[in-house]
Amino acid sequence: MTELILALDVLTREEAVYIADKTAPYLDAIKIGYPLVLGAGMKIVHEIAGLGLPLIADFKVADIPNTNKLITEHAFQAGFSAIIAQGFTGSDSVEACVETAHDYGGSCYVVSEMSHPGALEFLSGENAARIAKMAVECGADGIIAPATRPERVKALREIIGSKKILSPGVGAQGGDAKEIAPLIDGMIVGRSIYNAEDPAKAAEEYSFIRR
Ligand code: O7E
Repeated sequence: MTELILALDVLTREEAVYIADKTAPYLDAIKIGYPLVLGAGMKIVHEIAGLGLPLIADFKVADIPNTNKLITEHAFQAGFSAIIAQGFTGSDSVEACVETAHDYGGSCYVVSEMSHPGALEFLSGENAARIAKMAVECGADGIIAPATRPERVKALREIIGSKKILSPGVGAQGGDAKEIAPLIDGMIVGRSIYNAEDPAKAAEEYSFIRR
């Protein structure tokens, strides 16, 4: 079974509440990041949390350890149950997020390789493999790996074993849900659900990955 995670990258409280409410029956978690928090304020987190789904904070935390700790504390106090950190900042910064997340009883995922074409310039190949290995050594709960490159997901799986892989890039970015779902633990989908005429139907169409 692969979890379906909605990337709720809409810009207003009204859109966010409407889409989250309609799609919730087909989701395992909701990912909230800068587009929505900057648009609607952190109070939106508390409101969406009312649906009862786990909320993942996608702030791709990428700073010195102390700042990472402060950001992570803020996220968990706001109602998130997981946080995403960048891995390229190094093990001390990643450890700050992992330890703080675990102190709050939550999870931390580390971006190893990104899904867009520009990721191939710095955030892929050997660097991504090193980040994945470091994420395991730091006690992270899993990594983020690209649904746009299934062969890379397979390679990163060899490194991280049974830790979780959450994978964005299906739909709007060209990744194939059927191909990627068996390789990962959670599929992150944004535009092809929230921009659909009927977001609930679009989310339901991805339900096959959850069986
Ligand atoms: O392309 P979409 O609309 O389906 O949205 C994908 C979401 O995943 C969006 O929020 C984007 O910021 C995020 N994402 C990627 O697309 N690629 C990555 O490599 C990493 C992420 C991401 O979410 O990282 C943390 C999970």
